[in-house]
Amino acid sequence: MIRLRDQLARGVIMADGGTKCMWMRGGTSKGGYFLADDLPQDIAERDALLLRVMGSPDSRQIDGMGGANPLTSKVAVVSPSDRQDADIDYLFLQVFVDQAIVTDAQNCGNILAGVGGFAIERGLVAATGDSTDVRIFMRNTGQVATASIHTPGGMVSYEGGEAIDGVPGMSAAVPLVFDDVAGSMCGALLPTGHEVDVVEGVEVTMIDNGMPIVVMRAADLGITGYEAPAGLDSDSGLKARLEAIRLACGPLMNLGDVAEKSVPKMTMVAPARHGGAFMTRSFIPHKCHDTIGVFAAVSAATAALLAGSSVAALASVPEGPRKMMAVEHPNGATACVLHCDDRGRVERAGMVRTARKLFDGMVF
Ligand code: NQM
Repeated sequence: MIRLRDQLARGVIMADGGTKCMWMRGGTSKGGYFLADDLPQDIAERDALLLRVMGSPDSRQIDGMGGANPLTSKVAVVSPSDRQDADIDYLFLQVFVDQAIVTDAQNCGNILAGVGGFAIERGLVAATGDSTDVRIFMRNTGQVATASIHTPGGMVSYEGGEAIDGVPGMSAAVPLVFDDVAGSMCGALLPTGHEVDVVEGVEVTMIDNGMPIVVMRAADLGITGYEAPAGLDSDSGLKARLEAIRLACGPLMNLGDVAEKSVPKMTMVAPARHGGAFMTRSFIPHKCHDTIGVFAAVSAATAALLAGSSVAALASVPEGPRKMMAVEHPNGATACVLHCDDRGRVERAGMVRTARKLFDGMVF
């Protein structure tokens, strides 16, 4: 996390020359995709540039590309990988909307969905027939994902017949596979060693299977879990309570002081309404998500498999080692597949996303 209010206020840092950038929708998020070499190597300079590109800090982001929502104020930084198990490296950066903060303290599986296509388009990875598997080292968490990119005739195509809830229309499917993403930022699937703890008087499951999240029953927070996000966003009492729980959970999850971090996410759960596994309302962490994040959904679904967790008793969990779980959210559901080993531990997860190139050029 870098604080640059002073430099910005003094106008020291400008992006006059323009920076090469592709704007993409990745899953249900949107942001700027950059080659690492096209950005300043100095982190303070890089972050000042990204704040300016997005138009932050400003709740409207009127002077930048950001969409006045954390889900549309995101950045992927991509470079070739020198690892044996990866083709490219991906660093995710969250640019706060109304604070001068750029943080690498979380990953993002939605923006990840655009990274493979971007890397092929920029020549970092060669297409291999009609579908190209791109192995992506996720620098935020030190883990690897594989994305399968639609490359008919050796060219990236975003067109296809796949629809995901939360995005109108259809695009090419981007299947994502994650091998063993437990403890991505907390060092363990259950950082406290418990399936459930009581924090600020509320039963919570602190879990990290790709994303640190705190799972709570919506009813315990005085809501149903079926409210519209806008209504929850205007509930200052609920938000204050969630933030008190979040600040207390941060150190317990080995995340330290999370006051200026975008993790953990706060996921409230209720029984499913549409035949899925369970319903969610997820704060990321100060605004209610219109859907739910990719790794957040995997983490919440994983919590539902733990008998003692805050969600298990209200979740519907399929039998067998390969579990297809539809995690319901305000705009439908995010389906993930969890593969369990013979001890019931999730060893692999998969999800289908889509992505689309929106713009390629110079950003100022
Ligand atoms: O959990 C939003 C998103 C995300 C993160 C957020 C995500 C994930 O929907 O993997 O995708 O939690 O800030 O883009």
